[in-house]
Amino acid sequence: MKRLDNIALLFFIFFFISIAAQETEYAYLLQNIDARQKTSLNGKWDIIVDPLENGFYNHRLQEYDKGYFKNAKVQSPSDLIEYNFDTSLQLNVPGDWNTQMDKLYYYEGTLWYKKDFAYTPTSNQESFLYFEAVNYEAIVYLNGEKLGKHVGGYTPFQFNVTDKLVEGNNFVVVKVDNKRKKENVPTVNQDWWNYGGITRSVHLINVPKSHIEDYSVQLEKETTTKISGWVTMANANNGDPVSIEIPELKKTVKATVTNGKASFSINAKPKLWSPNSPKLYEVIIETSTDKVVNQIGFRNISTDGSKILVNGKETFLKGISIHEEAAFKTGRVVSAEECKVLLNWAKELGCNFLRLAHYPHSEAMVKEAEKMGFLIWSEIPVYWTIQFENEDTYANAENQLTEMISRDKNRAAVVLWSMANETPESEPRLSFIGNLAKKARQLDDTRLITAALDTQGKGDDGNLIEDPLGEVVDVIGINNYCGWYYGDVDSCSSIKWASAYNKPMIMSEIGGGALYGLHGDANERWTEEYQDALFKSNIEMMKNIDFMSGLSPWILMDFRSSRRPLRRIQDDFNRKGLISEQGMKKKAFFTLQEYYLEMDKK
Ligand code: GCB
Repeated sequence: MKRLDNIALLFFIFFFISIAAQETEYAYLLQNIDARQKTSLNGKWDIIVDPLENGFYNHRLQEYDKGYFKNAKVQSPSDLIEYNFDTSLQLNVPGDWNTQMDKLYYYEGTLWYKKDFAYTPTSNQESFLYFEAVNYEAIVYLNGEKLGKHVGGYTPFQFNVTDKLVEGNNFVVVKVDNKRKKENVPTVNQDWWNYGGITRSVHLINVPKSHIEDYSVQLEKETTTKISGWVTMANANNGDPVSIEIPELKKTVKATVTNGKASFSINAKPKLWSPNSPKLYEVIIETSTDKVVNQIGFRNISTDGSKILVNGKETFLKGISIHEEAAFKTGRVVSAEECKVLLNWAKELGCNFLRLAHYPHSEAMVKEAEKMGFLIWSEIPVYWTIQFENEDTYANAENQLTEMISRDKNRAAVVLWSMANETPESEPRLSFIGNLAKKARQLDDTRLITAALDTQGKGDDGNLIEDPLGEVVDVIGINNYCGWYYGDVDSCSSIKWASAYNKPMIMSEIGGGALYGLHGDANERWTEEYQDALFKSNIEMMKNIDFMSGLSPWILMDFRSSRRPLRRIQDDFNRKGLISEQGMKKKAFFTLQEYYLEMDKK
């Protein structure tokens, strides 16, 4: 009897897993959508705020087929329909809802978006509905029919809608839900604003029926003279030719498709991409039916003991951490121009490196940063104490990792994939992050794996890095708040560090809060003087760490966080920025700038 119970239970589990798998679509992503013919679905979308999820569940709390996604219209005066997108309020896409409407400032829940668009079918074409990011869970419907669901707020996803579009008017409805849940990635507590909505652009992309889906074009690991990669094709035949051309290098190779994939390698001596010379080459991938053009850089990243080598040359990463929040207006960044404001400040600071915290930033941010020569640390929101023992949580994290790598694998600027931030030591956490690292290496063996740790022991020499996760990563990130969360500011300069690992270490966070314009003694919290003294003392400490190979202090600009309520000081902002959200530079900005300038002179 007991055995039968177990079998029944297994069946049930299997059943639920297959339902969950059907529900969430994790398709491949079209590579480099900038090169594609597309119609923008940005602009005003009609919205309905739905805290009780009335548009999804009936009064018995069952998912029902008359939800708001039907976009129903009154046909005769006696009809009862209790919603109407056409007379509803509107929000801009891309954009978070919190900063667009006062009453949505703290809102966490379901909000429905609807957009009408016209479509003219073309023969031999396929069409994709492509979302650059929606925070957090998106259920997407086209013309009243469900396309699928996506979970995770910072990575792109797409649906093939070729057979679902109609000639003339179409409508897309998205149920967006940003309720925080324990099992999510990130989990319920995070030190940044949980901006909800269709936060990045939406496109309708048209490609030939037989089209290039995805490709990888990079220098092979540990070489600077061999570019290799692959191209995957949809609806292609075995034997179809694919050409990969780099005109400036006078190189063209022909490959052939086998089971949807063509692999190639090219012997070439490209001028290497580096922070001082962020050279990009035009790469043209062409088949008999399709053609895409991309700007791709070639560089090598490796480690040697505690050193980080870019193109074989020891490089110290002079960095800063950034949240993807726009200056002046605040709220989510929505354009390349807004990205450039942040990036220009990082340049002015003297950086050659950015930690894009704590989630994958937009493709625009990564591409703009690449053009400016920044090395990039890109991370997924495995943040603090997520559910390391929950398999669904793992699947979610792995999917976000896969989408991040899928989108940015051709970006020479990205040198570090970060698996996690400040996770507490435990066996389940070690295997969770260990599995993520394994997955990342399978997907991309050319880049380095890192994670930001905050657990240290006390060794004879001072702080001892011995977190077992150090074994898993190639580069160790350390978040350390001497002078803020522990220790007097003056004590920081004399702290010694040691590491159980012969690996590079990046001080991935140091910092303290200051309100721009607030002045006082160096021991008075929240003053610019306090923050400045803290930076000076921490810089002295870091000068003594011989295995340190970079830093990315916390943080470029003040950013919104619901953990920061202190009135007249924080007002919902984490004040550890070197620049205020209104673009005003605090004293510590110039201290860090001087440190980076001095380094350049050596
Ligand atoms: C940290 C976190 C970061 C926070 C920061 C802070 O260690 O990694 O997300 O914002 O500290 O300001 O406390």
